[in-house]
Amino acid sequence: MEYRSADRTCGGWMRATREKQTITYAVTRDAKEGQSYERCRWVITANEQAPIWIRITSIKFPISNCLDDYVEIRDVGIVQECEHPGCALRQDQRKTVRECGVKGKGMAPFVSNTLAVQISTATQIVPDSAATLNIEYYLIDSCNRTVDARFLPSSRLTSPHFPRHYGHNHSCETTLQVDDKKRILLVFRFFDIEHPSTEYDEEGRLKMDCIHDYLEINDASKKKEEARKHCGMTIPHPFMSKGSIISLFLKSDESVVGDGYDVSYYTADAMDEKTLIFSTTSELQGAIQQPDYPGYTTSASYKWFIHPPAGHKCKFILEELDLNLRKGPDEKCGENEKLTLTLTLNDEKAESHLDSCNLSEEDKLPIEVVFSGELVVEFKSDAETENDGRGFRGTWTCEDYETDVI
Ligand SMILES: [Ca+2]
Ligand SMILES: [Ca+2]
Repeated sequence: MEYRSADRTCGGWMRATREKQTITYAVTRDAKEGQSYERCRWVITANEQAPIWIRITSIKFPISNCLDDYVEIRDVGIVQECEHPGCALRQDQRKTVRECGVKGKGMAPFVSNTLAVQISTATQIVPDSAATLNIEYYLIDSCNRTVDARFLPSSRLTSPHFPRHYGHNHSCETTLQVDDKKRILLVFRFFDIEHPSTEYDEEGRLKMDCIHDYLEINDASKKKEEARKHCGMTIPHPFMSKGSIISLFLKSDESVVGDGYDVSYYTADAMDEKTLIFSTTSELQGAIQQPDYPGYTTSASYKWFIHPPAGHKCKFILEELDLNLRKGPDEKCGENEKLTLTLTLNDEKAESHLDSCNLSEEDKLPIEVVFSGELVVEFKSDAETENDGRGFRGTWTCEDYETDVI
């Protein structure tokens, strides 16, 4: 990382890159003959999908009063424009901080929640006292990152630059951590990593190895050798952590790339592995599937909540439903193995029970459910195993009402 210094400025329009850049501001009475007050405004935008890291390295404003003399850093980007997992989900998550007086190094950095930030200053110009301000900024690495899921318990992770290609020669590690007593479920919505190499072994069996590019999922509480590498275009099965820290490691070589991955993550208490209530997600797209797919344990109960931001219309698509299977034409259906979709419609709860036994001709898959309030997806299995199937899979996408109208 190199430093590039800028001349003293009072405002401007800048683009943040991976290279660290600085803003230097200074004003003295001599420089501003006859002027007693100065206001400046800088706007920094990201040149790619990644939040902006900003730190005030020093501030020396003559009046220690954050009302009249201050520097303010504020998120001004449009929330929907940022696809990076570090960005805000709602308008009210845009951040603002204000500093004033005299402070040196050690101030906490500001990491933006959108792709644009505005820095404003207001300072009095007093005799014999120079107002100075130094700021450094750069784009955070979208490749290696730690997501503290305590603050965003259920959300979404994507490969760098998704939905565009990930790059060549990447070694990207995304670490996800939750509270000790919680567990993380990963459900892939999309997967496209360079296909595996195929060869036949001595006994003529086809071997497929992810030797070019791969995604490796590591559970910090398990041995590294247990980690599995995924590649190709087959969507990996869901992954349920044993511990509270997992990492997704994406490795790519020097040629051929795919579109990457899009994975939903959900956090749940790990009191009882058969009963999991996942934290609400507000993502505009995602996937839901039971943790042990294909298959499930007896007497399990799993619950997910999708709560889109206000002003969005969403569509949930049930792509697979394979449970509570009838053993013969005269066999009675079980009552305790089912998928329930509950949606809030004009403050009234509408409920729909679904299982393989009760699907009518019109109910053929995929089944679509449109919602704008909250959708609750609940899966329950019974104590029998003879009626077990593969389970279920659903995905959802949301659109802005406004976009829809225009
Ligand atoms: Ca490759
Ligand atoms: Ca069963």
